Amino acid sequence: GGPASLSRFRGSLVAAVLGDCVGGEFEGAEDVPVENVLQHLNSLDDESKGSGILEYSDDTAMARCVVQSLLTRASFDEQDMARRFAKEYSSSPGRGYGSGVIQVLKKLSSPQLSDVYQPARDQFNGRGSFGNGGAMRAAPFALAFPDLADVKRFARLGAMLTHSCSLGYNGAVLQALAVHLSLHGALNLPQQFIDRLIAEMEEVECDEAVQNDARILKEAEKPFCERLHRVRDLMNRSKVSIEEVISELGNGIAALHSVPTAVFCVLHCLQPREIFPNSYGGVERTIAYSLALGGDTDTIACMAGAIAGAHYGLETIPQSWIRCCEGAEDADVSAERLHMLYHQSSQGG
Ligand code: F2R
Ligand code: MG
Ligand code: MG
Repeated sequence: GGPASLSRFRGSLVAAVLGDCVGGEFEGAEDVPVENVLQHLNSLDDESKGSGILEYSDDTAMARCVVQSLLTRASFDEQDMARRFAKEYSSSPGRGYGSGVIQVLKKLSSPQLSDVYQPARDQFNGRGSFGNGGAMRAAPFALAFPDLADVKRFARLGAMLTHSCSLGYNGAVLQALAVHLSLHGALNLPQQFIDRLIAEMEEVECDEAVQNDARILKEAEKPFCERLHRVRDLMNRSKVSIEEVISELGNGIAALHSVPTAVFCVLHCLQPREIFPNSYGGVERTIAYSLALGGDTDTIACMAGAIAGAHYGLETIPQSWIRCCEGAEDADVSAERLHMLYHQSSQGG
């Protein structure tokens, strides 16, 4: 489909859910042989060997809250979104949430709470979380708002409900930016795609809070820009090993060690790779590669899936994968509704 087509919306939201569901198998694993990834993914194709329904985790649970809030309010409403996060956690707490964010979600359920951003500010002795929990649910912002300034602003505010450290919420901004650009066909020119991401993040990271957080955490002055430069170096190399990707970009639970990694997974898998079957399409390659990195596989595959799905569209995703992932069909329905909201907004409606 063309820029911002329905197929791209459906591909993005559905592939994010698939990444989360299939990635859960390897979350936290240090070494994931490619054969194990292929075996896991093959079992999705063969219903007789199938492992039943793969459940989604916190990544999808929170993204569903973002989607429902944006659709119901037809805008960003922090009170509504915070209430949905708290309600979702209390009704289904066993989705594998980060150990810190649980405190925020419990506080958000208090009717006495006046400032919904305060619980996040109190995290980690007032430093705020730098985890990737804001980024893992950021894709819907790119699917709801046509204007890039809105995408950046609301992805940031949506993440700040749980992640007040700039190294947390700027991961969400980067993820939403990547989905926005992909939705508009920017991955057809990969070099320009990464250059545009760097230029946008240069502006985002030109900020006092970023400088303070980066200094305290002993990171580069503009941490995400520095990582994106590493992505650009790696994507321009003729050969790169999984070990090099992990040591240069990371595969961990921090947004800084996972969002640029997800962007790299998408760029690296734009061409067929000999480690994967020729029959694999781009979304399959991207998710498989994310899993092979080990570490925070559900989240990296979820974020990479959202970016890749916005590029390749729904038609490239195997139906057998959709059938065995909890929430994938719901995501498809929500994507249609987001597509309508997006195009109403872009027509000033
Ligand atoms: N939590 C997991 N996976 C491991 C546990 C799974 C579960 N026990 C099970 O087996 O089912 N996955 C999910 O968490 C990630 C998103 O986390 P989020 O929402 O960012 O949470 P949190 O707690 O805010 O941050 C995560 C951890 O990062 C460290 N951290 C963050 N900020 C810090 C700071 N300022 N100082 C020190 N440490 C900080 C802490 O260890 C946090 O617990 C996704 O992977 C999702 O899939
Ligand atoms: Mg998870
Ligand atoms: Mg995870």
